[in-house]
Amino acid sequence: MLQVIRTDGSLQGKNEPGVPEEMLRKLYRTMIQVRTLDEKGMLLQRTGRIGFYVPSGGQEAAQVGAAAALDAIDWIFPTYRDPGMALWKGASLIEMIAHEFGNTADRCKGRQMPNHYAFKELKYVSISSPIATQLPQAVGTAMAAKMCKTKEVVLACMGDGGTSEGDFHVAMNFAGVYKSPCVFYCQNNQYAISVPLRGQTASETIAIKAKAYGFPGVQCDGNDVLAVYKAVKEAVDRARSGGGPSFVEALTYRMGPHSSSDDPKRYRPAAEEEEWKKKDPIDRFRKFLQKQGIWTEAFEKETWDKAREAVNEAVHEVEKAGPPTVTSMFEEVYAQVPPQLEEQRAGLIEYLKTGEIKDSGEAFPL
Ligand SMILES: Cc1ncc(C[n+]2csc(CCOP(=O)(O)OP(=O)(O)O)c2C)c(N)n1
Repeated sequence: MLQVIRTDGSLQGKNEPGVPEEMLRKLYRTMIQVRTLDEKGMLLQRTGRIGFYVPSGGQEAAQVGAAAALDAIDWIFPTYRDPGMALWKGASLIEMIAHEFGNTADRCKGRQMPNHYAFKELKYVSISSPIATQLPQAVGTAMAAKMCKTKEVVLACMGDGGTSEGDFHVAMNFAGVYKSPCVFYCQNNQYAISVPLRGQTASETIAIKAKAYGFPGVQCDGNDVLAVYKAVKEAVDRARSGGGPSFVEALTYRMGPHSSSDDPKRYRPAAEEEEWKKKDPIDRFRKFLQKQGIWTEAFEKETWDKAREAVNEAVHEVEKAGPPTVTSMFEEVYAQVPPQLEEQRAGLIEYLKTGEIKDSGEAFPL
């Protein structure tokens, strides 16, 4: 397993990828933004202000390190547990939180599941809820990039559970045969909801699966942001220079529940959670920055304060927007609304006049 930073923050061997100081600070700041967004997301759900949330605590390094290895022209086909990739690419916090609320400020107007962000301008593709369906789409995009000679690289994201889907095989096989400029990226957080890794695969590692498809696979320490960066960067450089696909497995741990609807106490031991708390990716990177003489108390305080302030302000802003109207379901789907939908819209408008239900202003029934 590739590791750059040991759990005590010291450097492991000569693997250090030579990341400039300002970028090290940005990596740390973004990881803290993800943790802050996460804490707020769960709180908003628990207090009934949003309907659903998918936390990604423990996987901040795995998300941010991978996104940092991409260029602006590259594509991300993310999963619902990758908000750090959007934040690294420059997504607006207000837009992300608006999406959690699914109100009129949300780009998707509440039509997507929460945590299924989409940022067209950042090439952060709308998230597929059916597990692994994004993988063949990612390979298709990579093939288009290859045919059009654009030099774009595609990051195809999945969890360990995603590797059991047929779409994983289809995508890996096609990319291997046609040398698509695609980096397959698996965050192995060791659970697919309640199914542990050993119930998922008999393979020694997830990364080893790449061998059968004819391209390199590497396992890295997913709680070590520089190891993730290094592994993904090498894969991205290979893809961009015509070397074809690679598979990177980031070994990590989902510190929280699968989603706000899940209780992990029912299927995994508390001692295991405690063990992984000691490997917290943010703590490890802080220790590294301290050892490098980059970290100060003032930087730490400012980073957390700014992150919390930004999230709180964004929530405040987003809550001003009301819920989408019922009739908005007919909008922005067809350029020309088909006659049968026109008829249904007219029928709905008539029905709304009876007052039995309101067209807007109703809180989502939680
Ligand atoms: C095709 C399909 N089957 C089942 C589900 C239900 N489901 C949602 S998330 C999930 C677990 C996925 O686990 P993994 O790929 O390891 O990602 P993680 O949630 O751990 O990040 C499942 C089974 C789904 N969304 N799609």
